[in-house]
Amino acid sequence: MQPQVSNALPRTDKPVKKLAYLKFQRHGDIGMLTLNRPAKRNALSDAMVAELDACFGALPGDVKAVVLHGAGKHFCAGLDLAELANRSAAEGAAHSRGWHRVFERIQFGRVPVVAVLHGAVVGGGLELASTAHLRVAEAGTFYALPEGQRGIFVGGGASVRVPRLIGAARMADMMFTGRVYSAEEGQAAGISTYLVPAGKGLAKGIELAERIAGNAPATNFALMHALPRIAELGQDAGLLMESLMAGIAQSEPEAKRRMTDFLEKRASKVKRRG
Ligand code: 1HE
Repeated sequence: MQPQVSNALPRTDKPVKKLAYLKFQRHGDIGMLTLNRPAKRNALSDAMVAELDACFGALPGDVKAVVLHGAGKHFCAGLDLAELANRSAAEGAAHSRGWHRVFERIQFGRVPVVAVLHGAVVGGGLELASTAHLRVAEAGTFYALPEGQRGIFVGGGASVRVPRLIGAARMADMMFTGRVYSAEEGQAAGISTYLVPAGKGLAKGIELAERIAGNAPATNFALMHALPRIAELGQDAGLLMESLMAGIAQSEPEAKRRMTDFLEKRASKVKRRG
């Protein structure tokens, strides 16, 4: 019999009764999820990752979008280095696969996630942020992948998700040299798509989440589940999948209602900014 590989995170689907490292609050249709371990800079322990799993696995049915942010001075300091014990290669791989499973649950879950970033967004913190569907950064945010300097490699999905945001060359630079990106550089490179003054991130995140929550469900589904897959496909298969998704979305009563509202002058026009 093969020996059991320990250190893999157990799967949890039960609603969490009491959260130790996260805080979940409602803001109307929006679920506000706070990484709540500020004394350790929201470093991701196994217990905290298990709570993320449980929270995203049991979101209340009427939550339409989630805002994810961090308590204290930083969004997240990455993997809890105190737990990086003497794992074997197999245990290390199983642990990484556990993070992958939980982070996939966030990326390909039921509702869009807006990450609001401030302070350090480093290592596993950047991996977590890159699972979100939108990133809002406050001035003063900084990004790094210190795994390179700690003698390890990323294990929470960064090598798949971060190159899709900023390109493999920039990610390799961050890891080879310990380069730290500022909020402005992160915005220019594509980590965040909104850059706001310090202290204004949550308000912006909630505003965006509310807008997303007001979309037709089929549109949000297509953006979360079809678009990232289509973007990975060749042109032929991609265009076909786009047509199928377009057909499904158009046939929804909600889409028909929105078209009629526009044609009968009840819907807003697209307005020039400023
Ligand atoms: C931690 C961690 C952590 C802080 N694991 N305990 N991540 C890193 O290599 C980043 C390491 N952390 C830092 O560089 C800094 O802590 C920060 C820039 C994030 C914040 O600095 P600062 O001055 O605000 O806080 P601090 O004084 O450094 O830390 C406060 C406490 O948090 C302190 O503990 P204390 O008991 O002495 O008060 C720190 O030890 C603790 N702390 N960060 C454990 N990460 C799936 S693979 C993913 C791989 C990775 O993520 S590797 C990258 C890990």
